[in-house]
Amino acid sequence: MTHRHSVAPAPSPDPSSPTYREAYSRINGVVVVGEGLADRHFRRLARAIPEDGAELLRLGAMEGRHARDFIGCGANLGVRPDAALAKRLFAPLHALFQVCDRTGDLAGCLVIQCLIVECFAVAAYRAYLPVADPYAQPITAAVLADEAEHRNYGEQWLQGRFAEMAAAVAAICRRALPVTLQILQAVAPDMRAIGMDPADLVGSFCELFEQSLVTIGFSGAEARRLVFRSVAAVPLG
Ligand code: PL3
Ligand code: FE2
Ligand code: FE2
Repeated sequence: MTHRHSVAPAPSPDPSSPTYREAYSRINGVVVVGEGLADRHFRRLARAIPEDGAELLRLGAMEGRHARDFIGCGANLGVRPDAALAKRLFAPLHALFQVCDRTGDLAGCLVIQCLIVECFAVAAYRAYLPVADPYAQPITAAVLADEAEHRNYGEQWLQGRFAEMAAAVAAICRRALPVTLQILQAVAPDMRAIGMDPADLVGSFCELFEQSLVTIGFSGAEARRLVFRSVAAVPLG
């Protein structure tokens, strides 16, 4: 076999190597804990927005299934999620959600779950698809479609109330974006070990999140400014 006519592809990571498995355990932990938190957040939202209660409970149930599906992807490789690390990484973002919930800051709750967490999920699962093993690939593709629906719910809700919510949205972006990017920063070396490019993921996260901000009513310039400030503060190393 000759490589004369093509650029040699990056060596594809070996899922049976200890390095891959340890990295996968930490990333799988972030995914499984993130899905579990999303489940809890949607159940909180169902109580806070009773007129959409049934729909929000349905979205929460989808998250519970995502968590189980991704546990299955790890089990298929003989890997268990590192949940302890992931809980520590998500704690600041979850605490912010709880403060918003307790203080009646519904816009804050929706931005954290439906815009930030869901854009994070969409960017991450899109970036994972091309390097996913054959068992995880179709599962990840199915989950991706669900996450788009979750993002859409939050966009619609905020779009309909933009004038009274804009200040609260901007305020929670400044607080929640840096702690979200810190989660990513913490697992950046592990992402590289399983064949993903963390810088790529940050790039598509920013793009998706800016699009969401524009969809709900910000100008492109305002959206870019809100995102840029937070991203510049968290280098990937
Ligand atoms: C929302 O429904 C769930 C939020 C989960 C957030 C996941 C973030 C994942 C960061 C790195 C992921 C790489 C994907 C690997 C998949 C096993
Ligand atoms: Fe999910
Ligand atoms: Fe979701």
